[in-house]
Amino acid sequence: MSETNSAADVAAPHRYTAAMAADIEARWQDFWDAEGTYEAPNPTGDLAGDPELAAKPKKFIMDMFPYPSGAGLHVGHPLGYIATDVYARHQRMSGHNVLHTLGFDAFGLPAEQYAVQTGTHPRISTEANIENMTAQLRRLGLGHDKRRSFATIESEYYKWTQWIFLQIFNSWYDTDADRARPIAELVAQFESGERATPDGRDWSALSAAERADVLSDHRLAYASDAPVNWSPGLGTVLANEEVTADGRSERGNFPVFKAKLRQWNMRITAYADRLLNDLDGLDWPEAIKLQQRNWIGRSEGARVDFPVDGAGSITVFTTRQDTLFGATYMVLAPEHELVERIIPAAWPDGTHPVWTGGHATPAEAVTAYRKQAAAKSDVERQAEAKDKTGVFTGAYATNPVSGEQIPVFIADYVLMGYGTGAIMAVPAHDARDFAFARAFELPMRCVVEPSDDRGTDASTWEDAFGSYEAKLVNSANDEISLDGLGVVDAKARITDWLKEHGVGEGTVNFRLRDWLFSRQRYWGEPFPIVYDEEGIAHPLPESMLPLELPEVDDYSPRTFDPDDADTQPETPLSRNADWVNVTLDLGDGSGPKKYRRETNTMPNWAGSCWYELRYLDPNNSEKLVDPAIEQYWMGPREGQPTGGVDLYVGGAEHAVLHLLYARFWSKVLHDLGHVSSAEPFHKLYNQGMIQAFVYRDSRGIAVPAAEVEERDGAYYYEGEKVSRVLGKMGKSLKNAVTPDEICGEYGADTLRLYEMAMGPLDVSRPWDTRAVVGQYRLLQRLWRNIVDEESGEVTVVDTEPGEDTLRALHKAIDGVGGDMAGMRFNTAIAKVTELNNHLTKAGGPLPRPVAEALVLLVAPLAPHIAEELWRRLGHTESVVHQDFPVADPAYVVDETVTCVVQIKGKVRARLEISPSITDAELEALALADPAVVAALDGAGIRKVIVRAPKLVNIVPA
Ligand code: ANZ
Repeated sequence: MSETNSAADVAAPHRYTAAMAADIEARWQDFWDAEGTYEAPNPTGDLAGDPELAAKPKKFIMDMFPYPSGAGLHVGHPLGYIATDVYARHQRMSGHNVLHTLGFDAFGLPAEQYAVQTGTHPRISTEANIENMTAQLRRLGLGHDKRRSFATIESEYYKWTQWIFLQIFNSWYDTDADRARPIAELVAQFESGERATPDGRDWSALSAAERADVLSDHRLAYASDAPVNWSPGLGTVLANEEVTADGRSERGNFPVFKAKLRQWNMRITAYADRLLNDLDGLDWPEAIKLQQRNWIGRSEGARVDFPVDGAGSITVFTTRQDTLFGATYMVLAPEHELVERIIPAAWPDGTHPVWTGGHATPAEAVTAYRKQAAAKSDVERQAEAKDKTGVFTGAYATNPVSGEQIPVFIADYVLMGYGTGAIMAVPAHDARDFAFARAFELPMRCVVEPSDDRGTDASTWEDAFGSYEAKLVNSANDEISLDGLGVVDAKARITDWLKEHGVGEGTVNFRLRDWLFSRQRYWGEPFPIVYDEEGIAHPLPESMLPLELPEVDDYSPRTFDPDDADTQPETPLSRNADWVNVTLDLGDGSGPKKYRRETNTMPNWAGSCWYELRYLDPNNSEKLVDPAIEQYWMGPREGQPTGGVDLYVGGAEHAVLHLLYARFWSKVLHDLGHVSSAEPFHKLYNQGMIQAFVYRDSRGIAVPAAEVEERDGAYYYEGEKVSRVLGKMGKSLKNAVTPDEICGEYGADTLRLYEMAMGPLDVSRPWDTRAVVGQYRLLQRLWRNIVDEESGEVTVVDTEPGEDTLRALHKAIDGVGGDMAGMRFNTAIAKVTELNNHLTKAGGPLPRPVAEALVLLVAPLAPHIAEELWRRLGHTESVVHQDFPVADPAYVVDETVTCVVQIKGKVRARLEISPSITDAELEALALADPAVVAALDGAGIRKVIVRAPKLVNIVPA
């Protein structure tokens, strides 16, 4: 406690100390809460009667809301919250109606895992964590509108999450209109015959189950049996976005397998094009846009049908339809459903022994290979370098242009989840096909002329030739020739031919898959879906929402041997027979009937898909959000064509998860007319991370960072030398510093300043507790410039400031305002510091206008001390709603002027110089200028006319 309780403090009872900061901060936090200082009025009601406020522009400023972790906050967490708070305060002081608040994203796995370990109900531990984090955050003096805060686990909130699920379930994507529409309108089309049913029968001739199946193929939320990512170690299935690049669960790092399970999905793929295109109008970091573009992965190519005797045809997706004449074999993904239909009972005569994998029949070979493939992740399967494995199916298909019979294999390098799950293999021009063809002794045909000297006999090549910059060869039949065409023209030509012959067409394929939306968890939103005795899914009517999570004793997820791919998930909710089996009248005219509830829960992403909307109108029990309120805060406007939050700050790790899902929900709600904005977040900003030093002993084990001593550049823990590297901050690395500790030692204002001063906001920076004191001293000097440390009296005087001080002040005002609007808080602080130092040096009491402006400049950064000084300066209204000072341009003008240098009356150079420059100095500068030297080109000088500081005129000899 060296800084805070020194002997000097006794001599100066009114010095700004940690104890004084604690007192000031608690007092103003209570005041703000009591006064509702940060409450932002909504346009209906409040605003209608307040023309002054109605005239203000709005700003909706948001953080990615936190998960209430049991570990509480460390100083890294609030970096973004402090930044948005400073920004919001500055915007508020610059004439905006600012909406700024923070809720909790409170469903999720950690609470459930903690529950399993400790037996504490997830609700109990989550609520305790929320309480703890709320207290930690309150201490930071964040200017949140607390009336608008909520946690996603509140049934009044998740009622609307369920309601949105029902909207999505009850809609379909009309590709002609390019938007979602209510499913009832699709039913009407089937009923009237305007749209044919898949098998051509009348809608009225279909059974209820058949109709449900037809609709399910269109609904934006649907259950399906597609292969999903199953993680036995977690006991749940996962979305693609939750699986790491090396095929493991992002959470827990468990193996992930492909398994066929009936699960809920969201048809996000229907929005692929719009999700891609609308990125252009968003003010987001390019890196995040790029990640979304890659994740959506648009490829232009073609679908081509290859007939198989007696089994219809195999459709492939290719981006190189120009190489069709070079397709010498085909590959299906091992899970492809056509496999069963094409395999013959026995190997055809003359089957190459390498193709059979040593199995007696195609069926045996396929079964064995499928088992092997299921144990691998998609990434392992796709690795370029890996040995290609696979097995012949015994079937042949016909190449539609060459008419050749080509063998059909299954191989794990072809994924079920991409394109059609089937490829035409062109070994001469695709590296993976080349490797496979070599391993299985398959023919290769060169159809794109190599630009090097390898020749056109592909059987002699060492690798595939895969260029787009070459001409086609060996590509002709009786009807069409691609020979001599470049790749682009050949693609166009063959695509037309395929279409004319009804064997293919040009298509666009996306890498994006539908979003797997169910989890085998207790701690999530229950689905508002019940099944009748036939197994048909029915939505609950709105009147039955919220469907609350049942209070159960056994909420533990069932987990399995992480490596056992053959296991099946079990949902915790399924163990509650009373909750699951219900008799309900769904109000659809069929009266009370027996139903079974859906026992999966929604993924933890659901609650964060729309929370920005609930901040707008948190207590609306009739509607998700009042349209006028949504329009006011989020609606499209100039420069923001798709609307959205004005500023959204959070970590870059959410590039393709939360940010993609939220965009999708936003578009559905927009299409259905519930919101005017088509995008949730107009401007996105990624803050950097606060890193911390990790100290490890000779065994590599992290030791408590706070107890490490530094001696001569080396580090010691309990006398033993330890190593130091920069890493993450956290409990497990024993280097967490909590905001509470820093608030206790110096006060929240110091912590806020330190975090903002550490560096540019978007750059990661190492935490250094020893450096915090620097900002504490700044506040102490600020205080001392206004308050007498001994008497506690305000020392300002009612005199006019001198020229020098005015210059320093207005420069600071100009710089700080610009920096805050541009989110350059570190440089803003540097300018405040400079001004404060200038005033300290100038000595004597501050003129009142200077003191007041200084306090207003500091207010967004250090709101407590600013509020206290503002009050002591005699104001009765909060500093929060004062106008941010505006610089007087007269004092900001740069201290340089532009001097024009002419030669024979022609301008040859401009010099930036001091206004007090002498004629002699100016003449020397002008004659030394490279442009002047060049223009004179060796000519002598007859005369130089100097009019410092504006003009130099040179007359050559
Ligand atoms: C023939 C061909 C010839 C191909 C050639 C490439 C080069 P992008 O660009 O990522 O969209 N492919 C298609 N579906 C696949 C699947 N399910 N699993 C693995 N590979 C698949 O990639 C499209 C190309 O990837 C397609 O074009 C197909 O191989 C392959 F010289 O077809 B290509």
